[in-house]
Amino acid sequence: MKDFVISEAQAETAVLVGLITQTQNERKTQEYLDELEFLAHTAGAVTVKRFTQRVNGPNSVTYVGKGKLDEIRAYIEAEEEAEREIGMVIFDDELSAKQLRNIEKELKVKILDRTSLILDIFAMRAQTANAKTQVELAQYRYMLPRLQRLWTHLERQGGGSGSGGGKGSVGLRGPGETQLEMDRRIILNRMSLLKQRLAEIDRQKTTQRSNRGRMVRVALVGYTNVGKSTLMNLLSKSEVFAENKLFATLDTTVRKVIIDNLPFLLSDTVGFIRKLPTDLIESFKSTLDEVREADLLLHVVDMAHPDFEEQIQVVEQTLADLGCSDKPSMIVFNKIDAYRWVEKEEDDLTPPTRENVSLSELMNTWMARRNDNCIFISAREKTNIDGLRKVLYDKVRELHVQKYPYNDFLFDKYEEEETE
Ligand SMILES: Nc1nc2c(ncn2[C@@H]2O[C@H](COP(=O)(O)OP(=O)(O)OP(=O)(O)O)[C@@H](O)[C@H]2O)c(=O)[nH]1
Ligand SMILES: [Mg+2]
Repeated sequence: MKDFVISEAQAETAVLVGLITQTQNERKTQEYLDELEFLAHTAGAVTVKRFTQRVNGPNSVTYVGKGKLDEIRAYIEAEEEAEREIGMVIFDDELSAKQLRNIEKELKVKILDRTSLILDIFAMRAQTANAKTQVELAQYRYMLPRLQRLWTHLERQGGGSGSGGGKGSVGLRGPGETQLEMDRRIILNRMSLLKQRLAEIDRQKTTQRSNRGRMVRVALVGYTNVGKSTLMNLLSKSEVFAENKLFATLDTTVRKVIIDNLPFLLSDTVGFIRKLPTDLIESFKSTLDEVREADLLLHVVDMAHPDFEEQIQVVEQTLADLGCSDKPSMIVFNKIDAYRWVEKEEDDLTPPTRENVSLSELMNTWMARRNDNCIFISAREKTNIDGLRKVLYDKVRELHVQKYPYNDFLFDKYEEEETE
């Protein structure tokens, strides 16, 4: 069963496929494919080619149209002739069982979609028992409705082993169905075991959390790769893993942070991404409980990313899905050191585009939009970190007084210690 999950040697080559539709123009599609390429890179694959097609919506049988699929196949064959093997084709949207099966039949290479690619990265990143269990459950959730594909795969391998009963498919149908049922049962059993395990971990975590004492809890949330862990390290003097790849963080880390003499708990959480199936989010329930139970959310944004505004929307939508819309929160615009803009010539009368907005103009716009409830920093260059500490102090103090009115929370002297 395990080899159904894709994780092969490094430096495989990948071809990306995306659609241009009425709701997703060409620029958007290219941005999504940029992100998909970054995901592929994170998983260890090199992108060699992109295909896009202008359509009304995905084709229910093959995602792209027949002509485009032929074009992709021709490309793969030509590359193979030239001894450049194509390792996989990755589709930007989640494929149905039927689409997967048909595309695989046509292209005869490994087919992934955005979801299975993300799952693959998650599997690679998972460190703790909790994360591993969550990922495995998510993988089975993805696999279960696509089991038939596994069957097709077996059928092809078996190549008419169905005891000479004319056309292979007829003779194979019996054992095939049995196999399918068996696989399904094994998977369902495994899933219920994993769910039990998660429930157990959940109970332990809840106890752990209730033992954490009376401290305000702050959670860093945001799109993947925006600098949450870097900021965590800066504020808590811890050494959480941070790198320029997607989903560097999968496990939640909680640290005690003290600003002046005010202690609180800060947690670093898994990043969000667009087109993340809700099923997958569901598997991360216990990880995301940290977000659900936080008193304050620090929404970290990568201001230097061309799509940061859409990323904000994705994060806000995900928070809403988690039932966290009403929580006190603040936007922390990070990476201001990397923000780039093009100054317009004075005689250039074309309307200014987003690329022409200076950092200070952008800051003013967002300050106005958020009623000053945002701050601009660079975690890498350590710009305005003291400003952030001060704002955090005020907010946490206010929340603390509300939550624990009789708790004398100010410590004269504080011994630093870590909590897990
Ligand atoms: N230029 C610049 N880069 C930064 C800044 N803060 C973080 N980075 C870089 O951004 C990349 C991602 O940082 P992380 O802290 O791992 O981001 P994250 O949000 O924790 O990412 P995930 O855990 O993958 O969701 C790293 O290469 C950081 O060095 C900043 O202020 N400016
Ligand atoms: Mg991180």
